[in-house]
Amino acid sequence: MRKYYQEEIECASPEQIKAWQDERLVKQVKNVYENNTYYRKLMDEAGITPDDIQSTADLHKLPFLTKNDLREAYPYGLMSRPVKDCVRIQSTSGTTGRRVVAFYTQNDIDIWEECCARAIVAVGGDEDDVCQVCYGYGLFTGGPGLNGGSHKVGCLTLPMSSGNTERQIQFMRDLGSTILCCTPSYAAFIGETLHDMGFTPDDIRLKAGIFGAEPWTEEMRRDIEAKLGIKAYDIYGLTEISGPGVSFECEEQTGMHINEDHFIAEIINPDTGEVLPDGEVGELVFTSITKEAFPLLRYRTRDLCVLSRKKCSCGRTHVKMSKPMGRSDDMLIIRGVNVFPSQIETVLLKEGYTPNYQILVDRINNTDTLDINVELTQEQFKEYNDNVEGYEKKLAAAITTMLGIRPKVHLLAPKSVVRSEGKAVRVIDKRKLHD
Ligand code: DLL
Repeated sequence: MRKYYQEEIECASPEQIKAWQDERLVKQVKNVYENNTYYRKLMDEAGITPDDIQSTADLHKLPFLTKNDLREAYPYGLMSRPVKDCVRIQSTSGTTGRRVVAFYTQNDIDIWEECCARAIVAVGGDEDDVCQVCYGYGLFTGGPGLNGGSHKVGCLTLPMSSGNTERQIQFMRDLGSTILCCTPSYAAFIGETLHDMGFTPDDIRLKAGIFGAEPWTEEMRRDIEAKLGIKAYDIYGLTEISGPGVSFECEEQTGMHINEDHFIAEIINPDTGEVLPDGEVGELVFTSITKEAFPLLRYRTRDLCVLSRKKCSCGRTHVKMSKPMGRSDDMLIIRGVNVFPSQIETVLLKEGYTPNYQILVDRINNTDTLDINVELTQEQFKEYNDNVEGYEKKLAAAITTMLGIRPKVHLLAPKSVVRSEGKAVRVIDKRKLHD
């Protein structure tokens, strides 16, 4: 079995990785300064010229870019190549404000697909595999990215896109799919549908899943692994930086290797912008050093995580990022307490509930309210029937211990929480409607 897609790069020495980054950063900063009026203006305002950037040690001198800059520069303002050199756009699923549009040259697409190919090989994929891609296709990067990676590895690729879940399972069985790519919430739904159709994991040939595009917990990983009889791996990325494959998990399943030959990662304090040492939680910032059409320097992702340079047993040497614990702008502040939806998910799954839940936040009489709808399985529904209130109280108490504030828990009948085929909508914050 193939262990790496590009061993000489993925297992390069730290000195070699640093040398690549130094050289590529210097070149990229010059390129952006010369070809991108928007970022040149930011550098001029900060009093920085390309000569000030001699290596990665100077990275902190460069100004940050935020999603707001992308909106301001929409659509063409942050390109560093003319449109005639570009062959593709992709875009975010953003529902508010202007969409983010990212541009790619053919070389950008090749590199992006190579990054996804590294992720597929890292979960044990090779040309004997049948790779079923159920991320959305189209403007969303999930489908096209993993599809391209799967081709590069030489897997038989099933470009399913999301939805029509019974048909997904039929193809999975008929063609003997061995690798599944989709969001973790959709993977859980596929597992549930498999069960509802009367099948067990023994009736399918899946061995691994590559799941990302939304936060998910370790408890959710175990739930999906059991439902589908597979190993579930995380993959991370964002449209602005290319799409899936900015980082990916290996057999250790303890964080995602960032493709450092293409992206320099920093962790900063989100309030002050100060760069934090490895091991501290903060906001992830990326600089794309090989992108041609749409290279972003010091792009603030809003994703909160930790970097680790601990030696990995898989042999890869690129830095690892922890699972993002959520986006700093997804963090809920309820009655003054910081709440991440992932904390609630952890408690639910530990207490034996399904990952079918929704968090409702509102403000009534100037007080924040937190309601959590949790769906029961058929078995729980029968068993809990004469004491639902007691179970609601018990679960509310467990969540209170985790969060420090008391929610109102509602245990609901099976199939009453809407399922997700892409990124799950876990939180409905009605306070925003009042503002
Ligand atoms: O979600 C790219 C992607 C597709 C990644 C398929 C993995 C698999 P966007 O739609 O631009 O791109 O959303 C990017 O999604 O900033 C994170 O907040 C979140 N995100 C992506 N991957 C993960 C993950 C794609 N593994 C935003 N864990 C990012 C947690 C993730 N959050």
